[in-house]
Amino acid sequence: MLSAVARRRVLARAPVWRASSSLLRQRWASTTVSLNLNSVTEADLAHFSSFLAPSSILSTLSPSNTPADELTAFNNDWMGKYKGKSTMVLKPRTTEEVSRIVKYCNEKRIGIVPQGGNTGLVGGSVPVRDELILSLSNLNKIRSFDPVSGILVADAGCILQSLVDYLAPHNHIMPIDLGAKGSCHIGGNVSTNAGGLRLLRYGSLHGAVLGLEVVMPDGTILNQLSTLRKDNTGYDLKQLFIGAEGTLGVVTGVSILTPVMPAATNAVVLALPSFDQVIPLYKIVKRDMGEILSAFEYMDRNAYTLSVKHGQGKALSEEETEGAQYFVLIETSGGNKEHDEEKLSNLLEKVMDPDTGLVTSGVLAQSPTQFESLWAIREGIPEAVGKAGKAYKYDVSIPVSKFKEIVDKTREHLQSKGLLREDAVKEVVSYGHFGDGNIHLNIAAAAYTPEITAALEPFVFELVASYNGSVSAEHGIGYAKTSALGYSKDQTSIELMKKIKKLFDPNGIMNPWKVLPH
Ligand code: FAD
Ligand code: 2HG
Ligand code: ZN
Repeated sequence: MLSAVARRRVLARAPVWRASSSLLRQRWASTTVSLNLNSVTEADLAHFSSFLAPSSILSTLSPSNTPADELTAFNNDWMGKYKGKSTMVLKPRTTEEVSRIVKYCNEKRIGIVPQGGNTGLVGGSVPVRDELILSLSNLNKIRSFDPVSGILVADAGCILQSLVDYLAPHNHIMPIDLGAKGSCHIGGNVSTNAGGLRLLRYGSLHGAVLGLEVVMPDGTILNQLSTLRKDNTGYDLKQLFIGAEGTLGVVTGVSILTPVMPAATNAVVLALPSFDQVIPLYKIVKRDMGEILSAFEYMDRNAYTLSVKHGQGKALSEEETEGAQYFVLIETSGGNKEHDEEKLSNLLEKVMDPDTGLVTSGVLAQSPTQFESLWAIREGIPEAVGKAGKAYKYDVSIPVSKFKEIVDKTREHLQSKGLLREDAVKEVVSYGHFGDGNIHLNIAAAAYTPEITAALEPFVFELVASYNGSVSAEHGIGYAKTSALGYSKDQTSIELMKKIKKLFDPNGIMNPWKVLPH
């Protein structure tokens, strides 16, 4: 039963989508609406060549004549769903070079797509048409690290894993961790306000990021690279760029607070007979693990099976998974090995007691290799889904009590449309950051088709709105979800966002057609 408010919200928003075929056409038309942006020309290439090293320019235009396939990886997103047609990728080496590029593009009305590791999952990191791609990959130096405060200042193009590796000998860790850490950039993480696997413990980037250096759309360098924990002098401008997905400026430097490396970490995967046990288990874990809990990740049986089938981590034994419908991965990170292990073993004893019926079995990592292997099962799900088919991804925040319902309803809906078959929808799986109320509903299909899209959207968005949830918990809006923004933000908020965009980027050059409905 919907609450009155939720029902009003669904009714107010439904007309945007209801007359599906004609409105979908309208939506498509609106996404390609002209923004009076210009394509990059050979004259522009000549200008960029006057101050950038030849190795910083990839262009199919003359005289560079880079083979088109060398631009493919920049034009296509990680899922193979969104494809741009850019003729130019620039890889500046300094903030000043970024500034000169952006200033020039603003004068010439050339659209820019800032690109980090290109691991984004909402089509935000690739061009819609032929916008210039501004890759931050050559801006990859660590600027400073203070081992006393734990404050790290780094170029935006530093790969997350490289920062983890840099900090390890200093006994610190990054406050963010995600499966894409080997490719994603810290600037991309900030620009998407990525959540990840340990948000439960270390909080969001809105808290951890202390300062940013940003090249504004007119080329001005905004230096907000503070290394202060506390600074209440006026509006906190940096917050606007965290999660702006490159629509307000180019992040070139990040100052971030890093936690001390925990002395002891443990991971355990628990198998649960049904969804009914997940919430009671979470309550006990939260209470009993207290300050040492660093992750409570969740996957349904289908997600687990798909992951191990595609070689992500080592499968648990048949005995360990028998009768299990859900799995949770619990991680602890604390300062005292014995104390943490004792806490965890008391917990396991309690939840595995046959009288409680909470958990059918569990696997506790006994070595660093096993620790990695358990995590690989969970972290490997997105890749496994990609191997199973073309992925439709819904990254939503909803009450945890609805985690099963949303999957069941989506599956039933697809079934009622006759789409649950090998040549249409092959898999419906769910997993995610249970402790953050963030579930990932992934649908692997034989192909991306208008029929499957129309079956899923707005269906899933309406369900999320009926739960008063968010249609984007952590991946952002990008290009994929602009029309869905209204399911989670009211018109007043969207209008204010549009005004902010206009103020920062009056010519609309920064990541056009992304985030805001147009
Ligand atoms: P890109 O994909 O290159 O860009 C993402 C967006 O940010 C684009 O809109 C782009 O224009 C903008 N952008 C990038 N760099 C800059 C910059 N310097 N200045 C301004 N704008 C910029 N996300 C999560 O939140 N949690 C997860 O657990 C998680 N796990 C993932 C696991 C896998 C296997 C994969 C493939 C993705 C995962 N993601 C996750 C999504 C993705 O990795 C994150 O959104 C990540 O933060 C993107 O970083 P990136 O450097 O790849 O950015
Ligand atoms: C994760 O938690 C990522 O693994 C990716 O956020 C989720 O691919 C997805 O839908
Ligand atoms: Zn996630």
